[in-house]
Amino acid sequence: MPDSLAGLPDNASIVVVGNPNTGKSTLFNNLTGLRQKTANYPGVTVERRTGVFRLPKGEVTLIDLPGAYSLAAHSPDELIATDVLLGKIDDLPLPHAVLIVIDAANLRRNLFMTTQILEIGLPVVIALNMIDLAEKRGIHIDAKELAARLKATVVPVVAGSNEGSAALSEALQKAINETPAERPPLLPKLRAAAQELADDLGKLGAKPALLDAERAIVDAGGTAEERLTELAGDRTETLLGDIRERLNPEGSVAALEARTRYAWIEAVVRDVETRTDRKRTAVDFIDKATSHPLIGAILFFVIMATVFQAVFSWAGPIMDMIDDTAAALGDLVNANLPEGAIASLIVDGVIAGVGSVIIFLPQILILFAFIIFLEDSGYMARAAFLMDRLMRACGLSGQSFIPMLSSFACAVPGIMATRVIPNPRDRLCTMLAAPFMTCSARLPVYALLIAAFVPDARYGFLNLQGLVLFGLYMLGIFGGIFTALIMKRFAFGGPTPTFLIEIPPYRLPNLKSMGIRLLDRGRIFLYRAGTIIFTVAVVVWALVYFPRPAELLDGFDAQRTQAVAQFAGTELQERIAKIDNQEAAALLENSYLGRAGQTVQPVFAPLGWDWKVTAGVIASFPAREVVVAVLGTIYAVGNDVDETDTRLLNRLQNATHPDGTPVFTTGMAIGIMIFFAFCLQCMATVAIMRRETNTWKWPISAWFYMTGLGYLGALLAYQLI
Ligand SMILES: Nc1nc2c(ncn2[C@@H]2O[C@H](COP(=O)(O)OP(=O)(O)OP(=O)(O)O)[C@@H](O)[C@H]2O)c(=O)[nH]1
Ligand SMILES: [Mg+2]
Repeated sequence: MPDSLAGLPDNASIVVVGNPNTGKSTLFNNLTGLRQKTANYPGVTVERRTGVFRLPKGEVTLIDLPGAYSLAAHSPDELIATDVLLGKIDDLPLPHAVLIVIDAANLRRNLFMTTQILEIGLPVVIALNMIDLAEKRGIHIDAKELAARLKATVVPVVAGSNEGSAALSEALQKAINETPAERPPLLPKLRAAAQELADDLGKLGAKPALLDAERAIVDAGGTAEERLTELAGDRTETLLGDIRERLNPEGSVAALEARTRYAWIEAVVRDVETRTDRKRTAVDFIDKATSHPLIGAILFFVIMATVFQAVFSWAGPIMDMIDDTAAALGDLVNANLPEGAIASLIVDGVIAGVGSVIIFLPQILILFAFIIFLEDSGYMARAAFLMDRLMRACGLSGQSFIPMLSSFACAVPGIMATRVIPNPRDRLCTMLAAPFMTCSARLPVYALLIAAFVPDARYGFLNLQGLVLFGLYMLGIFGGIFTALIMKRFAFGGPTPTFLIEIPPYRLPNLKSMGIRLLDRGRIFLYRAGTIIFTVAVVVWALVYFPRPAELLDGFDAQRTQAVAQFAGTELQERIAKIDNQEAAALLENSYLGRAGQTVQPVFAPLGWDWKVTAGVIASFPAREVVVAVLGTIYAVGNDVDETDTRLLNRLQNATHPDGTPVFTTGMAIGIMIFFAFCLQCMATVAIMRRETNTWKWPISAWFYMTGLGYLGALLAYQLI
């Protein structure tokens, strides 16, 4: 039986590698049916992900990796790709095959790392991706000729569709079972020097792998060199110094490598690529306009303002529907269960608490549909470019933009995305700035307060509510930038990194990928509502429902008996309703949460908060949206019985202090929004900051700093407005 028809080794694994933004995750998703995040800018994937991929003769583990430009890794995310390929990750054996994804429209640059990987000697299959886009731009690649030159199988594919996937899986099956082709290194002198270095160090009892020695020679000050020094001690430096001097006396070995590889690549590209001139298209015009410093900035504001308009204008009807369903559900429970603790738990705790959060799902989906579209089309990378100058003025580079952008969904992946930043100090600065970006958990809080306290006024196509929401997003951005600025100024100076962000071409977003990501956002939101928010709502319900002292209840019962004896008809009904109200209010004041809230309330009194808001904010330290659920439950339990409007926002509008003045004045409501814009009410962010910085120092400082800033902002708003 020929080798290629044999089965698969046990636990076979294939890694997907390539330059950033070449469609690796899109291909991975297509082959495994999983849902890795994809978007049109470099540095989306920062951690490895595994999935199962069916080859003709069995299953393999497919591993999606962060993109890298070269095996000379400089940032933590790039390092993963190199480490996996060199077998340096403990729980991951050397892969059985490597799937290199290259962008057909960017052949030259993509081939650089490809030639490096080919020299490792592992079985390789190359997916020539984005052929649809390349053809549209008049770029044609002769895949056969390319395969012959690289001595590897090249399969043209379109990652988002099934084009090429069958051929790909066959090629991979074959590659695993066959011995890879012999490929002489492009830099034979380097290879020989690496061999010599490995032998020399071997004599010292610390023989490194050949490729490790090679990378150490090329990348001065890099991780491979560090590893070698650790292994073999000081002697390494002298040996390395001698070899580098010998290989390229005029400059660095890295420069020599680049020169040699690009010379070879240039010759290959000349033979395999044909470019036909194409007409300038509308996309070129859009590209020019959106990248222009002034017009681009104006467009940025117009686009963002439109997005926030849509969040308020389009979501209304669906939100009403959810609200009506919740109210009907509550009525159903009340009609079928005897009055008492169980009915109250379901109606006031679960339906009112969790329901008041779920109602914001339509707004979240609308916002993210826009954000995902802008990311996938390539617009966001241009926004990054526009922001670059602003960021640079603050001592951050454009690199920080991508983590910040991720933080608009959630700071957790945002903080993880800081791994694209090579300099540890810049990385830390960005990590501290990221939680200021408005995450999706803040949206329900903002949306509730805006709907309740910002008039629905229109100025042309602009609506005031949308503008306020946009303003809050900008406030978050400025909070983050301000933080980075003072960190740079006072904590760690150092030069501003010079970094050029790679601007991806505009691409028509893949509807399937977009849909998957949007569903994912919805799923995450509902999952939180069903877990953490549900739990907190039930606990908070118990704390506002109990205790129910008999003497208090008896007192109101006596009043009711008296009323029945004295009055009749509508007069009686009114009296009873009033007594019921007073009873609910008295029980609420006397509840565990009521008492605790009143104890802590003096701390927040300068911000204009009553004990209910105070209790809600304190309960929301694990997760921000909880405040909405808590207020929902508090107002449902302590609600006036004759209140027909069940919407939480109406209840907030009518809330009063004991002296009858309204609780939610404009200044106070703005203050709460500012508080939520700045405060670090998120356990998950604190935990991920601890994990990524490896110390408690930064998450704890960030918590105090952000909470302090939030308090100060709310205080100023309440006192000044
Ligand atoms: N037109 C077209 N677009 C594609 C193709 N493959 C991927 N894309 C788009 O290219 C963008 C980048 O795709 P990703 O899968 O996130 O790229 P990646 O290589 O995983 O990127 P990093 O994780 O940042 O290294 C997305 O917007 C995809 O929708 C393709 O074959 N044709
Ligand atoms: Mg990816």
